[in-house]
Amino acid sequence: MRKNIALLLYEKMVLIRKFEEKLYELFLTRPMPGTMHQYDGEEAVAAGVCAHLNKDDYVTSTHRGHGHCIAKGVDIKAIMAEMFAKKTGCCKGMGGSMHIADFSVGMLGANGIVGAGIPIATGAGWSCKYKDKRQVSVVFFGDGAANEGAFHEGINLAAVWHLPVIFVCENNIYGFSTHYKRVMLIDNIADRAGAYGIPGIVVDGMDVVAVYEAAGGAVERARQGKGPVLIECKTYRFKGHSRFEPAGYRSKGEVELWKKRDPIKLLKNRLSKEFKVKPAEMDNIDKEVDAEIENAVTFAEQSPSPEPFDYEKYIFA
Ligand SMILES: Cc1ncc(C[n+]2csc(CCOP(=O)(O)OP(=O)(O)O)c2C)c(N)n1
Ligand SMILES: [Mg+2]
Repeated sequence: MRKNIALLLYEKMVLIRKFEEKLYELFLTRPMPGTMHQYDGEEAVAAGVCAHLNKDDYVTSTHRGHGHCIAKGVDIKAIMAEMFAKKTGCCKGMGGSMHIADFSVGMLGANGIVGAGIPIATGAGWSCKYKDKRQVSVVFFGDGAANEGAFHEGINLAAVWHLPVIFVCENNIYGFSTHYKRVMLIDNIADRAGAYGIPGIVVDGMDVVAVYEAAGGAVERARQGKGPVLIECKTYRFKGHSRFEPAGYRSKGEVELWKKRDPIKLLKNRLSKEFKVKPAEMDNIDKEVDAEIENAVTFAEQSPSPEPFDYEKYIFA
């Protein structure tokens, strides 16, 4: 990995982490509509995968989607305004956290329906193949979603039609409060790839370099018309399932153990040891990110709310 790529990955992960920390603070200090599902701990997955994508590649996301949207290049001002339900939001303030989308950068949408992004990404993959412009389609989904019918249908169809789709399973061990081993008898979700005749890769989802390398191979393979790959990223969410959820089903020890492998900390160590990046250089990135987020909050606060009858324009036809 080159130093400039490692620094870009660092910046992206810090932006995702700090953006959600700011949102959390906003939820506590002012009336905010809706809720959110934090991606805290899983940043390496979105950052490592999306670093290989062009603007015209497609991504579909989940209910835990802020990281995917930021990594794919949705303007954080438009995401923040969407969280505030403002007219300048990427969905004109009518979608909120679980429906963030911006087709202009290939973000086809977060999704409140578990597994629902999978057939959408498969369809987008079909359009990539049809247009024959070396585009790819990526779907992020959870371990819970891997037990939905939509997963099996989508991945099988992508396999038999050799579609350029990269299936990225974020195995954060829990689907809400359910440990994945209670609902599947295999250790690795990637093993399911064999059932569809496609490659399956297990990767350390806390190590952004490992994710970046695995995704690079899969994306290039897809661009060459060689079909889909299933990548399982072993990861962990540091927070509860959603903002209010205390996650009492996990032991403190388990959380602490995973926090020792915080993806941002791991990359920071690597940046200083391998690439001799000075702490001040990393602090500068952090400060720039803080300023960008403050700017997004100001933009959202100062933006107008939708008109009462805007729903007639954008929601009902
Ligand atoms: C089809 C469907 N079933 C159930 C739910 C309720 N639900 C929302 S998130 C969630 C857990 C999903 O777990 P996973 O796919 O592992 O994603 P994670 O939350 O861990 O990122 C459930 C069951 C839903 N939104 N949609
Ligand atoms: Mg999960």
